[in-house]
Amino acid sequence: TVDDPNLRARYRQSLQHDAVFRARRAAAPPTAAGGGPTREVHDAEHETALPGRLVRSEGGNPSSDDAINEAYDGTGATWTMFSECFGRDSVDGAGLPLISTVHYDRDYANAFWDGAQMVFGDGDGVIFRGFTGSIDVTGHELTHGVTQYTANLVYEGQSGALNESISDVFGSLAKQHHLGQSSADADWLIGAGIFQPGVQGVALRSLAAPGTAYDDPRLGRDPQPSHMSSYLETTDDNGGVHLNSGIPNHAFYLVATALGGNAYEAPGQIWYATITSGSLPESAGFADFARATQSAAETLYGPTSPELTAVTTAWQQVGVLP
Ligand code: ASN
Ligand code: ZN
Repeated sequence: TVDDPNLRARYRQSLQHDAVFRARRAAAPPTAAGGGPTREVHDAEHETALPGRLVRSEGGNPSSDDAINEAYDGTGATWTMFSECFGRDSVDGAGLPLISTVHYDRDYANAFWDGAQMVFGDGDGVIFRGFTGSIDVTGHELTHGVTQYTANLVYEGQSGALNESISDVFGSLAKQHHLGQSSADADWLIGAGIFQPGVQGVALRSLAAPGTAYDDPRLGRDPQPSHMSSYLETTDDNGGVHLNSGIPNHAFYLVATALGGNAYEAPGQIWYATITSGSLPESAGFADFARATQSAAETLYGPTSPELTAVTTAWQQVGVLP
């Protein structure tokens, strides 16, 4: 969710479909019968060995530990959104068990998908609270798994910023779907409530207004651009994957608010069709992605549809299409 050099290296490695990943998949328990998720929550007990001690399985009783229940519920809400909105059964589309580890390390202020499972820290107690509390953060990380199995966008530069943006978009949709919110009602934030009291900020990122999520002396100001004119050329953060993601994030927000209704309907369908089309290059840039969303909108809703118009207008507004 937030930038961390060690995690970035790890995440890139995770995208290589390495032997460890294949072995873990092979060892994973079978899909639950009856059309639901298969969840497991483990406790790292403040160490870094994964997955840690199994503390809650699918259908098991709630724990007295909120982090365990939040991971269970957040992965469940994300599974339900992908199932009900897109007919997708889990991260791989084939019922992959959703494995989470909570209480990872000490003072660990992040969450991540390691290529095979979710990992959540408890926060540092100063700036960040625990990372299990926001459905959109959990949805963000699980969507990295969905992207890994679909468009597999290379985690660097524009394709990396698209990878990040897709996680923010479907993370926000998981929360909106869980709460039954329309585009007009949604907060369009990633990680609302993740900051400790006293931090000047509302969330990690905003799709409605990239660059406005926080402005705190200890964190600096939210650096996300919302238009190509402010595109950040940098070698940090794999070429600004968590920064320039503000541009496609804002395009999705503009499509959703132009069309109204629920963002997991037409806007989400267009974005989902784009990442699952099989024709988007893994190294796609913003303009490639924009044209692919136009194709998806035309296929789904027709060449004279308001959906296609909203998509074209949004990409023009953020400066990606002329
Ligand atoms: N939470 C971060 C993310 O999902 C972890 C990382 O891979 N940098 O982007
Ligand atoms: Zn991410």
